This record gives sequence, C-alpha cells and structure tokens, in this order.
Amino acid sequence: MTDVTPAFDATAASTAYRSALSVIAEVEPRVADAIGAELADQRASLKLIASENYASPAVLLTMGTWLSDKYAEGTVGHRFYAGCQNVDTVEGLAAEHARELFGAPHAYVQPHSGIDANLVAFWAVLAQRIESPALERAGVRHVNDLTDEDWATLRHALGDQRMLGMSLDAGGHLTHGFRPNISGKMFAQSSYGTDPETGLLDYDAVRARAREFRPLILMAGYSAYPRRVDFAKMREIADEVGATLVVDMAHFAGLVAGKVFTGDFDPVPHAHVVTSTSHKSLRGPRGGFVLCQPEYADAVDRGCPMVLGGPLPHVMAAKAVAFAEARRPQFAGYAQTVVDNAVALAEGLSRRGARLVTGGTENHLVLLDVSTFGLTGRQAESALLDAGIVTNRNAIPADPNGAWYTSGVRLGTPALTTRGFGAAEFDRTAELVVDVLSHTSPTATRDGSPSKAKYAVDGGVADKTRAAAAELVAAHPLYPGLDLA
Ligand code: DSN
Repeated sequence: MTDVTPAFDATAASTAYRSALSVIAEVEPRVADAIGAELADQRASLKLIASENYASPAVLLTMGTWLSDKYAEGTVGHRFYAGCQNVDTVEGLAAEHARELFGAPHAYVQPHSGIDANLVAFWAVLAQRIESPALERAGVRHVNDLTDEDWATLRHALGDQRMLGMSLDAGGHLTHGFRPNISGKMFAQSSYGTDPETGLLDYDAVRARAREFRPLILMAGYSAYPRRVDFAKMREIADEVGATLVVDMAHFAGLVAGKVFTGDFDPVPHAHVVTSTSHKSLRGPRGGFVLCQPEYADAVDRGCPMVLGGPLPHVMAAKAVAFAEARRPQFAGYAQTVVDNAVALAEGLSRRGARLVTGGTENHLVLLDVSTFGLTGRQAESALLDAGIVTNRNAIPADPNGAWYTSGVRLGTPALTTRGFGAAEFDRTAELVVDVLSHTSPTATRDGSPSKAKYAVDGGVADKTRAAAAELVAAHPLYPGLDLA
C-alpha cells in the first residue's frame, strides 16, 4: 500500500513536544493540558470531517516559533518594517513552492484563511477591472491614486457588480456572494445549482444563467459537491460573458497538488485567479493562499493592508514546509488514496442502502441524504457523534430542512487517509455509519410536536459502535511513536 502518512522522527518530535508543553505549563498549565487533551481526542476520534486533516509534526512545529513575533507588511523585498530578511526567506520559499507545486505564474501566501484569500481575489478582480479601462478614461494611473470623488463614483459602480456562484444547497460556499459574508454585500449575487435528477452540475444551465445575469465574477468551487468540476468549460462560459473566472479550490487543493485533478479538472491553467486554504486536503497549516495569472499579480500582492492584517510569518513558514511535503512523490499517492477511499466509502454506504447525492463521488467527500433514515442532518450528526464518529451536517440540494437542521451529512476521507486507512477500513466505517443511522429515530419535543433536533439511538448501538470505531483508529495511530507521557 502507498505510504500515505508523512514520516517523522518520533523520538525527536516527542522530545520537542514534551519540552514545549513543560515550558507552556510553567505559565498556564491549563493551556498545556488542553493541548495534550486535544491530541488524545484527535487520536481517539473517527474523524470524517471533509475539511479537516492532520498536519505533519514538521508543519506544526514550524508554527511554534519566534517568526510569529515579526511584523512584515508588504511583500518580499518591499516591507514597511525593517529587519524582515528571514520573513522574506520563508515567504519567498512558500511562494516558490506554491508556484512549482501548482504550475502557477504567481502565488501570494499571506492570506490567513480561505475567506481572506477570497477577499484578496475579489479585490484584485475589482481593482483590475477598475484600472482598465475606466481609470485610463478618468486619467487615473492606478487604483491607489483615486481621489475621494473617484471613490464615490466607484462605490456607486460597485453597487452593480455581480457574482455568479454555486448555490449553497448544491455545495457552494458562503464566501461566494452569500449574505452572511462580505462578498454578499459587495456583489449582487445569483446562483447556479445542480440537475434535480442527477445532482450533477449542468454546464448548459450555468451558461444560460451567466448569459442572463452577466456576472463580473464567475465563481467555481465548492465545499460539499462530491464531484469534479470541468474548469475548462467554466472558463469558456466566463469568456463568453466577459466574466473573470475565480476558482476556490480550498477543499480539493490536495487533489490538484497530488495530480489527481489534471487537464480540464485542474483549475490553475483555466482560472484567472485561484484561491485556497492550506489545511484541508493539502494537509498544511491553517491558512490561505492565492494563485493568479500575471495581470492580477500586482493587485493580489496588495492584499495586505487592503483587506488583510499583517502577514503571519510563522504560518507562511509552515506553508513552505507543507508545500515542500506536497511536492514529494508520496503526496501524489496520498491524494489518489484519498479519492480511492472516498469511492470505497461511497460504495460501502450505497451497498447498504444509503442514498448519496449524485449517487457517488469523484473527490474526497460523500454527501449522504439522511432523510431516507427518517432523520434530519442535525439528528444524524449528533447520533453519529454519540457513537464516536465525527461528521458535520450539511444541506443537500433543495433541502426541505434548510441550512441549520439540513437533511444531509458530509463525510470526507483526507484525515483518516493520513492515518493510513484504506478501502477496507472505509468499508467498515460505512457499515458503522449505516448501523447507527438505521438504529436512530427522531423523538418528539416536550409538547409532543416532531423535533428536528431530538433523537434516540437504540440501546447499546452507540456503545457498540464507539468500541468498534476505537478499534479502527487504534489500528492506525495518529503520529505513531509520538509520546507525551
Ligand atoms: N469550513 C469549511 C468546511 O468545512 O467546508 C469551509 O469553509
């Protein structure tokens, strides 16, 4: 089997963490205890949250350093603070590794999160559009030279900027123009969904909506769509309507890095701007980054202070380490195993009678429709948690239970694949999930009306499953050999 778990020197890492925790405990022992407890919890849980993973000790240790103490606004070689030579080194390395890993002309590694990366991208698209040719007509050389009067005109113009993205219930993300996020205030938004029969993206419908809506930005990318997206087709649609294609690859960046998504399914050659997080399938530190075509580079590099706080040098250093790991041949094996495992999980669930949105998966996640078990997503998520299985509830297309209770549960394979799970373990996981859900029933509220949150699991099933889940994870230890005792 492919070696999917990053190798590390367990003796050295044990010494490092034991020492670090004892230094922390001298100041606030409760924090040291919580850090230790979190490792125990992570080790014990059957973690199926599609957006989570386990970074290597090298990535984690890189973040706990004095690089954190440096202000470094600006970009490599152009800082607003003195003494940034070491930050220049780590930011330069992270950007270089990102460019090489993804084959991108430009990389910006300062964003602190996916939301931040998207904001940088949106700003860059607006700036680029504003600068040419509107600014030329106004005789303004650069967006930074705008007068107050120019800004007033601009704000008026921005009121009409439009974004077309995937609807939330089809698997899109809040930052793609939805009201709870600033993108929903910056842009008039419209959505494209998926085919009601197949659950798959219908590119003709996207094209028709784009022709009608004429967006400035066509957003592609998802957090709960279990299929590949054809970015060549999305670019064709963007070009046809004069839109900029922004792809948010946060969820599947590891599959792009690991060359599982290539050709039309690799967003980097097709999109104008690509945004991402570094901590999901890519297995890096918690953070974001942006890749772009050269014409967006100048505006993207102005992310801080335009929309970002000062860069986090310790996290940029950890991104450099994670990207270096992802450039190793083993990472491609990991990425392929993530997908193979998702397929095994999907088949295991379907074979046992569960209904999956789109009928299966081509990426790292499976979206399970729990209404066939007579449950809401909230009830299913809680019952699974009682049984030691960590998932998150998620809306499904045209969800009658809305975004809070939902009718779905999202399951992902990146984290457990890092622990060394293969197809057999994911098939067993599918068995446990179906067993718990088929022994769970909704219960009524105190006044006797049906509840979307309350539930009961048949006697003994949660305990039995928790023991089975513990056995599965014990066979694939997290950070094997790392000993904090
Ligand atoms: N929170 C991430 C997820 O779980 O998909 C996306 O932002």
